[in-house]
Amino acid sequence: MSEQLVNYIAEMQEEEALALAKKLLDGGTPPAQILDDCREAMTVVGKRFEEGQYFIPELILAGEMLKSISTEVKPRLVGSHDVKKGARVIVGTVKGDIHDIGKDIVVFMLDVNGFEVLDLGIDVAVETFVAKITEFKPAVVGLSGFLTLAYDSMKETVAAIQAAGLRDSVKIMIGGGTMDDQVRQYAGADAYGVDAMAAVSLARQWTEAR
Ligand code: B12
Repeated sequence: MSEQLVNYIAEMQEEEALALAKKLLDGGTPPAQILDDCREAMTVVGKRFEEGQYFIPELILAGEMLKSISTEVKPRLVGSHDVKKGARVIVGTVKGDIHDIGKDIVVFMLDVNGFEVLDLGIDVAVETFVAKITEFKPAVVGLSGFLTLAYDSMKETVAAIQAAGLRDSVKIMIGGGTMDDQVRQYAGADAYGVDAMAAVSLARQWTEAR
């Protein structure tokens, strides 16, 4: 772990953080390691927000820093894979929730690992999930959420997929900041994934078994 990168992000030193991330990548630090450092920094930022030390502008700046760093990291991840498009996956951040940094990483990792991914974006209405599943016919659906209110949105989304008669045609995984296996149970999803690699493993496991 690069403690300095974690500190730069946590201390809102945007230029320094981006410059160091580039330097580390150029120096051969694995791209996945940089993403781990970003996650560590976001945990610090989240804590400071909870403690009233940081406010929304800091969350926004942290989000922007992470996006810039991800933009640097992504092409280097691509270089290490040579894959054919495989099974289809739909991913979206559920209704009422606009966090997309984690989701974007999941979409990206699925993509570079050979899945054909349809990214529905943020604050995705239950009806949109149902309509897009009908149209795109994915084998796997990924629901992302960071807020407590997303628990209910996830449950409603799974229920709507069921009501539309599509539940047996898809495996549903959930993930994101405050999600865990209890939320998975509550929502009626098939699995919870802790990070983007877990999303890839789950999708692989489900589609290879078909
Ligand atoms: C950045 C940020 C923001 C940014 C988001 C920018 C963006 N474009 O996404 C902005 C400023 C917009 C924001 C807004 C808000 N935020 Co905010 N935010 C954060 C913060 C600091 C980081 C989140 C993040 O991006 N982490 C980085 C990612 C990469 O980390 P990650 O979770 O490890 O990602 C992995 C996994 O989640 C997983 N994953 C993600 N999706 C999926 C899906 C599947 C299927 C799978 C398998 C895996 C998976 O894979 C990812 C990659 O490995 C968190 C604090 C925290 N520590 O999480 C608060 C946090 C999530 N926010 C919070 C809050 C309260 C809000 C606001 C309500 C604030 C307000 N009062 O307005 C609003 C909500 C707006 C809304 N309607 O959604 C709270 C949520 C509390 C709760 N329990 O509900 C948190 C936890 C902060 C806190 N400690 O209080 N926020």
